[in-house]
Amino acid sequence: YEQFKGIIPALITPYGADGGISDSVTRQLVRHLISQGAAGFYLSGSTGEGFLQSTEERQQLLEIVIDEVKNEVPVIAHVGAMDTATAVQLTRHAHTAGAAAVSAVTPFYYKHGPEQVMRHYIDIVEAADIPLIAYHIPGLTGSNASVDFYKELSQVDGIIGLKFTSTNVFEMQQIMDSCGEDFLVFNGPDEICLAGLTMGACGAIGSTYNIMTAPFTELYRLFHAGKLEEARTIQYEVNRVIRELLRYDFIAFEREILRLQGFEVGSPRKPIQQLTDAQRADIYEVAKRFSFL
Ligand code: SI3
Repeated sequence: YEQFKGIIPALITPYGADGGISDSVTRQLVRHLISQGAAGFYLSGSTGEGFLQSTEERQQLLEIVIDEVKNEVPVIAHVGAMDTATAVQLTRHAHTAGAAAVSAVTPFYYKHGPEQVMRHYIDIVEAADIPLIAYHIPGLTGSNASVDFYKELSQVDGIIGLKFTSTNVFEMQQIMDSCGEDFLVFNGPDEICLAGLTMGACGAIGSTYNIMTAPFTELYRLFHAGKLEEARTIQYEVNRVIRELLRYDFIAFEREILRLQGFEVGSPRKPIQQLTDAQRADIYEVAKRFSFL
C-alpha cells in the first residue's frame, strides 16, 4: 500500500448554482490541488459534507473525481454512515467505480458497543474487494474506540489502516505500536501534522489541505529529508492560518478562501455556518494577510 502517503486533501465538495454537485468546478479544483502536490483525495468525509449528501450524490462525486484523476493519485471514498446498509452500498459502488480504498467513521448517534462497531467494519470490508481505512474522529462521532479495539481491527483482512483525527498523539503512537508496521495511520488534525509524521504517520488526510496543499507538501518533504527545523517553521506558519480558521466553521472558511481564489465551490449546506457580508470581508483581509490572493 505504498501509494497511500503524503498530503491528501479531504476534498471540499463543490456545489453549483442549483445546489447540486458541480461537475466542472470539482474537476477544476482537483486539477489545481494535484498541481499543488496533493497525493490523493479523500471524498465525502467531514470536510466533504458526506453526511449532508444523499447516497447518490456521494456516488456521483466519486465518479467525477475518479474520471478526472484517472490513476494519477489514489482516491479514497468515505463510505461511513449511521447504518451499515448504506456503508455497504457505498463500498460496493466505490469498488465498481475504481476507488483505491474506502474509509468509514465509527457508526454514530446510537451508542454501540465494540462488538457492534467491529461487526459494522467487518460487514463493510466483506462487501467488496477493496481496502478499508477506519476513521477515528471522537470529537465528531462521540465514539472513542480504544487502542485494543484498533489492535483487533488491524487483524481483520482488508482493513489496512486508520485515519486518526485526535490531538492525542500518545494514543496515536500506541495504536501504531499495537497494530504493527504494516498498518497505515494517517494524521487527522492538520495543526499537528508534523507531530503525527514524527510519531510514524504514513501521511496526512485533512481539511486545510484544500487551501494549503503546497506548504504542507513542502513540510512533508522536509520531514522526510530530515530537515525538522524547516518543517517546524512551516507548521508554525500554517497554524497561524488555522488559528484564524478556527474562528469560523472550518468548512465555511475554506469555501470562502477557495471562492476568493477563483473556485466557485458554493456555500456549505445548512446547518453549516452561512457567512455574512461582514464575515466575508474579514476572511478577505485574512486571505490578503496570508498571501492567499
Ligand atoms: O474527513 C475529513 O474531512 C477530515 O479529514 C477532517 C480533518 O481531520 C479535520 N478535522 C476535523 C475535526 O474536522 C482537520 O483537517 C481539521 O479541520 C483541521 O485540522 C483544522 O482544525
